[in-house]
Amino acid sequence: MFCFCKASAQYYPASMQQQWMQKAEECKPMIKKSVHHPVQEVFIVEDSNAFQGYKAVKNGNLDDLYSKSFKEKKSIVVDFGEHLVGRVTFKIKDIGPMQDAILRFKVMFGEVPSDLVLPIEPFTGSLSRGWLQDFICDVGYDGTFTFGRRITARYMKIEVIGSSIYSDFCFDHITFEATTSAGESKAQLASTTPAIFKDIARISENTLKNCMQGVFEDGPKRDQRLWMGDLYLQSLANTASFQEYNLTKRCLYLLAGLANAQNGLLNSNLVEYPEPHAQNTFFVDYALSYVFTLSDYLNATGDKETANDLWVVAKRQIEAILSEAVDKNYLYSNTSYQFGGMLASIVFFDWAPVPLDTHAAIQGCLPYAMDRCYDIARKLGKTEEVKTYPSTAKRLRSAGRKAYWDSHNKLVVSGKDKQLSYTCTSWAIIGGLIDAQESRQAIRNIMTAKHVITPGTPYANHFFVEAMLQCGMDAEARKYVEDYWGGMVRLGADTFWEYYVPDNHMFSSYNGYTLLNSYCHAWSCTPIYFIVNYPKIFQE
Ligand code: RAM
Repeated sequence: MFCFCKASAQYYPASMQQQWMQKAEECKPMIKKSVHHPVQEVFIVEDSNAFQGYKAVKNGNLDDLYSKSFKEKKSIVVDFGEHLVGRVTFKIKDIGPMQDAILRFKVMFGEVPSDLVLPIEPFTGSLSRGWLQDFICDVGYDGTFTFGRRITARYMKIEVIGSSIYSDFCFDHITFEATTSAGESKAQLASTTPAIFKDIARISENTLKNCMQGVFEDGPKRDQRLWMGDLYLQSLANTASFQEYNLTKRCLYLLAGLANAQNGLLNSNLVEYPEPHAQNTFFVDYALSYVFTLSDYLNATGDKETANDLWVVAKRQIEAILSEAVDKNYLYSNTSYQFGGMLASIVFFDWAPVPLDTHAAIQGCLPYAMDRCYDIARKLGKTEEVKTYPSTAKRLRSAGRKAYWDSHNKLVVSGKDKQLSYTCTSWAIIGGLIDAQESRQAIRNIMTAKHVITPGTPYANHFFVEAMLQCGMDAEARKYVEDYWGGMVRLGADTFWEYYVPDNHMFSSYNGYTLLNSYCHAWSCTPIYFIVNYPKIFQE
């Protein structure tokens, strides 16, 4: 129904994209390293109250690891005491009579206790089996082993599965050299901040810190790459904490440098190594979040040079979406069409437990992005280029209100089945499809309505809190953050998770295969942004 018309043979000249890549390269961060060792031995035990039914309990004496026969002990789980990302090495020590063979170990790493006990086989996950951190390690006569890939974990399970009858050994050391590109956090919370919000803030920062490597990664265990939606939330949290603005700048330039040169559209994600390369997919809402990130970056840094460079990319996303997907009635009218030249395109917003209808959400997101884009234009003296935006945004809003606001039941409804969801409610509010009073009614009603699609990810929950704050529901926003992210804290999170569905800990959008979930995930790091920016709500 929609035809993608190329703006020109080459939307961005090659020299321009090369320059952007060069600027990204110049912003490459210094990686900071710190050395860690196990702090205790643990047992993983069943506990129906624990996250996914398992918890780690203290066990044994760690010193034995370095002095007593491991051949006899056979297996151990060690705890590094915190979630880490980096290089792991270990060395064994010959304790006689004579080492005469290669030793073989089975090693597994876990971000959470259940990672070490849930069955891997049969593997039914929808992503690569390679993401799982289980290894066979052969150790030769020099006794050392270095894992060939970066590890993300708090726990390490080691089993000896091959040893010689003539030799015995213990461990000389197990070393985790952790990496991050984050420095010290600049966030300072008032002394009146309740303990739970201090904990939530600390864990948010840990989450962000461990995702901050050569780019803002989504999850250091999986997918180890830059995703545009995650980037926006990371940039908000970074502005509130580490303020490593060059990393945000690097990511913005990388995305621009790897955008589709023919049609100007941004790819939803990119991988940094061995050379930065993008996955040729278009996520409509993620493309709009590029505008939000650029706007946040400009507001935080005042760096007009970068904003001027990238302005053309931000504007292009909005214009392509307006021209390709908005009908004559100003409704975003198709949420599953293909953009030309891209492998796949979707309107994302959440991996919800039930398929989410996103019409109302994108209808709110688009005018909101136009406002943010207009704001950038104002700061750069470019409003002439986007002079139609305010009136178009107004039309989108009134069309959205007409289509998706059920004024009788005071609920946001989406799609032909009038689906009810937290996410469409959030974006109808953020996007200004309904006014503040209606927004408060919509939020109260969605939280008590039946047959509602609740969020699957902290990503979608972030925008629900944002919507509450926007319409003055301060107490409710505070309680929501305390219940939701606080729920993970109470379940022992060191870093916040990719998925947290309070009544279904096993939720995973990877064909229900929970072991693929990431437990330090970019899009869950935003409470630090809320806590720092709304001190009256979260720090008293
Ligand atoms: C998953 C990751 C990532 C997210 C995409 C859409 O693969 O969790 O963070 O941005 O989905």
